[in-house]
Amino acid sequence: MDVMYINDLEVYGYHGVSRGEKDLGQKFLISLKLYLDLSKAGKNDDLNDTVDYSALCKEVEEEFKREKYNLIEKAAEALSQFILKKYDRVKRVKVKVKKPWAPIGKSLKWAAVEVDRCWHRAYIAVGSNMGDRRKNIKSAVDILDESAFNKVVKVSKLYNTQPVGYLNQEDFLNGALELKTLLSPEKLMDFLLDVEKKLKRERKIKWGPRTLDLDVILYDNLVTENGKVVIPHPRMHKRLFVLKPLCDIAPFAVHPILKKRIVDLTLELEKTEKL
Ligand code: PH2
Ligand code: MG
Ligand code: MG
Repeated sequence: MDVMYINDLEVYGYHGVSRGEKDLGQKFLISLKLYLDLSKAGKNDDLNDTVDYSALCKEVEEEFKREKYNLIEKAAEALSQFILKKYDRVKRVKVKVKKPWAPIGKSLKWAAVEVDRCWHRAYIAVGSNMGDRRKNIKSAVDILDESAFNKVVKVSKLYNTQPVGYLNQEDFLNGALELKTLLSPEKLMDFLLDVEKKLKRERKIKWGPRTLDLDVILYDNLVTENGKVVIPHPRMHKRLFVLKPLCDIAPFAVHPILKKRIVDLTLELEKTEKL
């Protein structure tokens, strides 16, 4: 992947554990390594096909001065989130924050941290069978898209489906989302549970009625099972209400254990089941 560098951008900021650092401020040096495809700009010679590093530096400076954090770790993390969310072309970023005047009572060239962050791709199954089902799902999509850590890339059609598992309940509306996320699978799960709570989900009956259900189906090519999350979702390949909408937005994604494409899993299940 191509890269763009910003080296030692000088910004006066107010991050630091001690009172003096927050009140008086000090000089920081910010270095960025942006991973993005530069081939189009290389061909067209057009600023619209790349990241304008002049605008980027201005925005990075503004963002860096907006808050007073204790730690340069937090300042670097916040900048990485800001850049990835704001600059769609940037797939991965390394952010290094140096303090050349770190007040430690000794002489040093600088103290610094560097974080390396990238977007992950997750597929989320959504379902609702209580209240205004369409509105619940729309609200969930909006909350996800507006958060600093996620961006909704695609939304499938929504399907009316008969309940599976616990039958004595209303029909569901089911769909699937493609998400770009900066969160780990565990943090993403916590985030989704929070969104469910915001939309008044109550957990009473296993597989019972709910205003909103959000499940992580796939996360990059990850296979994991750590007590908190199981990825890929263990029942995804047996449930048409998951596969059918997923097939709309990711027919050629490959199930990382079964090594089959979503479209093939869907066709296989459609032989024996219907929505
Ligand atoms: N979710 C369940 C159990 N049963 N049935 C349908 N049709 N749609 C669902 O989303 C669904 C279900 C548990 O999450
Ligand atoms: Mg579920
Ligand atoms: Mg769930």
